[in-house]
Amino acid sequence: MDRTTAQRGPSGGLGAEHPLVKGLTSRSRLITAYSGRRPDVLPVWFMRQAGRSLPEYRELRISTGMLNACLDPALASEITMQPVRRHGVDAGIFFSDIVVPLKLAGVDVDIVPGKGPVLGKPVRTAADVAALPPVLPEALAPVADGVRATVAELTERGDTPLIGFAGAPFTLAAYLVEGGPSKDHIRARTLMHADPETWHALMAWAADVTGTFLRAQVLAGASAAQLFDSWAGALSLEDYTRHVAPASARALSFVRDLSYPDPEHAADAVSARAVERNVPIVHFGVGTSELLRAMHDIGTDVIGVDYRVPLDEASRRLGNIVPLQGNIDPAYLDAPWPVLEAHVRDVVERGRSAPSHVLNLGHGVPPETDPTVLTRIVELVHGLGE
Ligand code: 1CP
Repeated sequence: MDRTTAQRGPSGGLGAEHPLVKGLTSRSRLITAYSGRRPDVLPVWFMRQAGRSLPEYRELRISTGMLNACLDPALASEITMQPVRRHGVDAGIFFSDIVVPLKLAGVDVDIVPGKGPVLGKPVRTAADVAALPPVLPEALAPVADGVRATVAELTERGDTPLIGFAGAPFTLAAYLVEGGPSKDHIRARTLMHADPETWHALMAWAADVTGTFLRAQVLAGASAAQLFDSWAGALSLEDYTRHVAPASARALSFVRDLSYPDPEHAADAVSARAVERNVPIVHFGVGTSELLRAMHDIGTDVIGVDYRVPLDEASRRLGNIVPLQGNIDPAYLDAPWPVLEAHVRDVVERGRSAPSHVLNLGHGVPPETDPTVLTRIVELVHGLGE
């Protein structure tokens, strides 16, 4: 049996205590909207809502390195909760990083302050790829423990779901091959064409590592999963479809089988079986206006849209049938409130073209953002109704 098959559970897959199975989060605004229905109030959360924009985060992190913070279940859980408490957002997103599963697999990677993920030794040859260690689900215990602690607190407070996330294989490969952050990811894109066999082996490894990470979060209680292919916008549609999309689909196969009883369709008398819904999967990339349909086609439920394409146009490109998430331009967060408010209202209006909409930013919260602005956006949006 290959590694992928061995790590999958039986169909259905979620334990009886999972908040979606227990009905604790399945009727929440977020899960309703991710399922393609419009809740009474528009849900809102912010990518990178946990982190440097919050003084309470900076205080907690003073003496702890980024990766150590991610691997300390109590600390990761507390940091995840900070923006939920402060802003009243409709979702928590687990505090971690896309390179955490690489670290847990034994790859020499660190997160350097002010820079981002940096590899001890870049992965560039067939031998480098062959030497990459597998990640065992047991190695993800600190992540699963952190998710469980967070979900316990969230469900005690109400129905706010936790979103689990992972980096898509291409975005991970961009760091692995380059050895750190880069502008155009040219070494990674060169490997794709110069040595497709090595490229595909690397993508398959990245898919399994990141898929295992995502699955661990959902099994431990996350109610939705977001795949970040942040740097896919560096690719042509042709390269994305041929050299990247199959690996992203492979990563998602680790969570695709997980489902829960649909609260809108209770068990019917004839079959005595409830209709099952899959755990919703969101797919997001930066500068991916030309890839939206291909990113949906790998089997995602919701498309996260960056700030470069208006939501009504994004919806049109997707046939007006796909729930959308996005896309306040982070550049407005520091603008005078009336300017920002008009922008938020415009995003909400354009989001009406989609079957349902979760308001978010078009990319992460910039570290210098005044957090009171984020709270004000949440209050505005919740006051609008749907
Ligand atoms: O010391 C610090 O505070 C480090 C800054 C930081 C933080 C807070 C990094 C380094 N990662 C994180 C957390 C993180 N990373 C989250 C937390 C949950 C939340 O949103 O609240 C998430 C979802 C990520 C995911 C992530 N990491 C992505 C995908 C999302 C995106 O922004 O596009 C990417 C590309 C990374 C890599 C990364 N990690 C850190 C940095 C600075 C970067 C980007 C580096 C680059 O520009 O290439």
